[in-house]
Amino acid sequence: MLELGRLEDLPVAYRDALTQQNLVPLWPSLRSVLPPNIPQPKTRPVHWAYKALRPLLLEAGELTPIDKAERRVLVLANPGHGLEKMQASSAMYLGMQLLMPGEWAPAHRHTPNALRMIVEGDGAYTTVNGEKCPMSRGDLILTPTGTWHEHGHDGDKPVVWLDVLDLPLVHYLEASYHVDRDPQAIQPGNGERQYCSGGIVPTPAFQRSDKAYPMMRYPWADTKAALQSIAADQPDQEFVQVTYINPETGADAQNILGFYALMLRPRQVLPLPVRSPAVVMHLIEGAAEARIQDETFTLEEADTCCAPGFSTVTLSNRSVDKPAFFFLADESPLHRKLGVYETRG
Ligand code: 1HN
Repeated sequence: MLELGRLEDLPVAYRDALTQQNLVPLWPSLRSVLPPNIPQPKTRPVHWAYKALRPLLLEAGELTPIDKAERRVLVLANPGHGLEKMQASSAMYLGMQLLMPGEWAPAHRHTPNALRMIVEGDGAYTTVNGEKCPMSRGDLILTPTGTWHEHGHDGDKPVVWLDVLDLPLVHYLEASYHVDRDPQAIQPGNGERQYCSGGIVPTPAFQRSDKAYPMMRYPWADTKAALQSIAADQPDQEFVQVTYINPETGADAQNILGFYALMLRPRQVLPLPVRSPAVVMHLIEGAAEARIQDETFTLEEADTCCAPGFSTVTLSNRSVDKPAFFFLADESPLHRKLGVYETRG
């Protein structure tokens, strides 16, 4: 490979003259924007232990009232990007959000797509475009780009959820903004009941929908049952995994990030394919281990970790008699749409 000239090789007066004209020589920086053979991600393998973050999140509940926070969130930031960037990866933002009994996080909409994976507590809900979506452990609630959403809590214990947004990408595109509004009127009916189970729909009420986002809530009980039935039906199948999709089109549930639930059988060790998009793994149930490049993280329930694109990832179930259930989020819809999706193997 050619050894390219460095910035310091150029006379200072020449460099200053370039700067004056808003000009930059490419060759000193060419290798850093186009490294040989494989990207050099800033995203690092990181593990956020729920046991460590939970007390800090609850302390935020005492330190900062909801009306001083709007959204009371501790961001799971990847030090590879700099903590102040609030990024888990190049396109993914992660945060743990706390809502205390009786609190309300006001209605707004914004351009980044968001998703909630409920971590603990009962009795809270997100209202998305007028649909009240109850929150329980493992439920997934979409608030796609432009949808009105607000959170309320009628229960008696703290509720915590994991927010996953494509905020870093949308912000990078200089397309990120939000709009506030008054509380929404709640409309009757729950979208997920319209798509009550694969292959059947309620009649005569069911109507095909041409909404971009026809289903907002994916109850964990249904997802877990689907994984267990796949595992029972296909005892030799390595990947016991489902993708959260738009039930009308079969496409990914959102445009930029992809969402999946994965079951590891007792003692299973599962190497993931090496792929270009970064991936986030959140352990919903069980005891697991994630080996990412040369780092090994012991995962307990509600722990979250992230792996850069092009990294080797192996997930293991530490239990000899119970399955482990993961929620995964990745950047593959984005990579596929942009034509940069790759597997290496
Ligand atoms: C947001 O709207 C929520 O609605 C949570 O709960 C986290 C992080 C950045 C920008 C908007 C929410 C967010 C957010």
